Amino acid sequence: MAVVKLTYFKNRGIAELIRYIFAYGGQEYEDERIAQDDWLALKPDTPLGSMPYVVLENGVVYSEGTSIARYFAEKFNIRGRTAEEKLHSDMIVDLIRADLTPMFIEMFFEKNDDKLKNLRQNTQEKVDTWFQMVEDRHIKGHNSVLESGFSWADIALFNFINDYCPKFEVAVDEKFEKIHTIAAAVKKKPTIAAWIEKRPKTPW
Ligand SMILES: N[C@@H](CCC(=O)N[C@@H](CS)C(=O)NCC(=O)O)C(=O)O
Repeated sequence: MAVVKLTYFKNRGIAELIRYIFAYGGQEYEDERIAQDDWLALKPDTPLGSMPYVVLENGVVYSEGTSIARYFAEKFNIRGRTAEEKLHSDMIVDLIRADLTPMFIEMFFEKNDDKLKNLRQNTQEKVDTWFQMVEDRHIKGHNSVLESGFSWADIALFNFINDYCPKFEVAVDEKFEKIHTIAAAVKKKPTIAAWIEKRPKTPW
């Protein structure tokens, strides 16, 4: 069987959640990084005309970053113990991936300074509001979103704080102590720390 292959641009972007999960699960994979100039030639042959996409060991190709991350989180038993816990971890991941990430992508492409400033302010307000709710209502474990312990929701929070926010000058207020404690614990996990140390150094 062939090795798993993950394909994305030459940055962390929306593929890094998958790479963190691979690091945690010890997944062997080829980390294929495509230059912007080479993408258009490749695009028509990809499942949905977008990256990231993954080729599994059996050669079948899948797109949608969050779906790929969810599949491997399930495989490595970090989606939650019960159906309700899976719903809970998905809720946090989707808040970041479905609700917040598009705002960061919009900022990425915005060239007008005033519009960018407005986008940043709107994003900051959403982060402040939603993270207050997560902090107050949705952290059920000791240093983890889920009562049963570590999950991909913890990685998604860490990914958001560590990789998205600094690049776009959005802050996650220090008053969200539980969220920051979870992110710090993820960063210290030996497999994740080793990946951060060895991964290609990219602006985001
Ligand atoms: N919902 C998709 C969005 C994928 C997406 O828009 N990817 C961007 C890179 S972040 C892309 O492929 N852009 C190039 C293009 O659309 O041609 C996912 O989460 O995978």
